[in-house]
Amino acid sequence: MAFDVPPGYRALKEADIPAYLAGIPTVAARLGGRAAEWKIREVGDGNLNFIFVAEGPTGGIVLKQALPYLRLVGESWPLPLRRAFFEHQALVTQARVVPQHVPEVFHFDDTLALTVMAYLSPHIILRKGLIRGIVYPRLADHMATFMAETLFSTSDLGQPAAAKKKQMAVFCDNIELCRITEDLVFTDPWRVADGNRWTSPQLDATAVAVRTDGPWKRAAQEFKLKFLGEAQALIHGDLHSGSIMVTADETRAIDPEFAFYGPIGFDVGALIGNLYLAYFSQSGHEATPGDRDGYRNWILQTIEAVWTLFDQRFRALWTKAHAGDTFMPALFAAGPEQAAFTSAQEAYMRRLFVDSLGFGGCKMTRRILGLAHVEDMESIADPDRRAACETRALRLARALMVDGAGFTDIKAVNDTARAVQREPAKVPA
Ligand code: SR1
Ligand code: MG
Repeated sequence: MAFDVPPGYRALKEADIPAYLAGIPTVAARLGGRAAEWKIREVGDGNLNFIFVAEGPTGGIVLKQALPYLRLVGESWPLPLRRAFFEHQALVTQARVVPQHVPEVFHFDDTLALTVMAYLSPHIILRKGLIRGIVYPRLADHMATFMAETLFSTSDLGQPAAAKKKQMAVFCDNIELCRITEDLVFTDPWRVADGNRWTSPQLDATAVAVRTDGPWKRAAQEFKLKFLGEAQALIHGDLHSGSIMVTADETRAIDPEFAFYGPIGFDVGALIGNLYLAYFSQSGHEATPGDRDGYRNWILQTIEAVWTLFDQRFRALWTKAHAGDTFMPALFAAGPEQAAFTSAQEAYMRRLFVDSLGFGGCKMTRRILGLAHVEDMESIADPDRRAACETRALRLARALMVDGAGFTDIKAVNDTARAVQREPAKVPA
């Protein structure tokens, strides 16, 4: 089905960009000089949109425009332009609580489905840094803050019910992008589907085994039910390591076009699952075995810190006076009532933990057996080595999805990841 393109929409070419930007005084001032001097280049390597960078004598900007179809596949896969609206709404909402962790937005054009925002330089995409083996000392701290603040403030703990319902009404129309996740993350890896692909022939038998693994398939459907039914908070919706831009000192989450009111664990799990993908891919990037041992450890420390700090900060926000209509700390008197409050928090955070592991496992599986893969694995040229990395990642993914409730804490998950990494990754013949 094709989606409506509003009158006035046109896909901009590089040559159109200077004149367009010159019409936005704040942006023109930021770039400086004359439009004819601005250097424009298209840099998009994502699956969905066009991304242009414009640089002038005094500054740079990014212009992101949605196309009425999926860039990864082409015009045969129509996609609504309205995703640009949801992305803009999400960026504005996130900026209210963590302006330091999102790109600043300068301009939004609903008709052209485009957003003009800060050009993040010298930032790079986190996934690329993880492939190169770069340590980001502040990543866990920053991402824990980003997630705790954005997810808490948009939940029923952090905002009044009426405000949440109004926002939900806006975001619940992001139907088609949610549908991509519903199919690609929770269903397609467990069925024969157009576009599914894997390292072949090395993982042919694995793909069949996954499709016929009842408990694993059941877990995927249970997480899909949560994704469809649990409107806990405004989630980023696609918080993988390709949606995070980093330097040693700064971290910013980009691309929230999949945003909607969904389960909090989907965001936390996306980040953790992608960090585990990076972890298992490291042996494919080593020049000699063991080269990346230190880096592997840093990834696991980062995963532990992400969960631990997220958990602490989310609880801290909950415990201080907050705007939500539920579990106001003042409702609970000292003594036994406090104990009831604390135990409710404990149960809530435990559910979030198990959800995050399960969603993380879904995200790992889809990146190995589904349509859209990750550069961490794809850049491993030798298919035997790649398949060995992917096999280990799938083993952890299954454990996270099927046995997530059995992990006492994040250290126990990391212990399992280390054990899986030590196992010979024999690929079924
Ligand atoms: C069909 S689009 C493939 C993927 O790219 C995005 O980053 C989302 O993760 C989506 O599932
Ligand atoms: Mg994206």
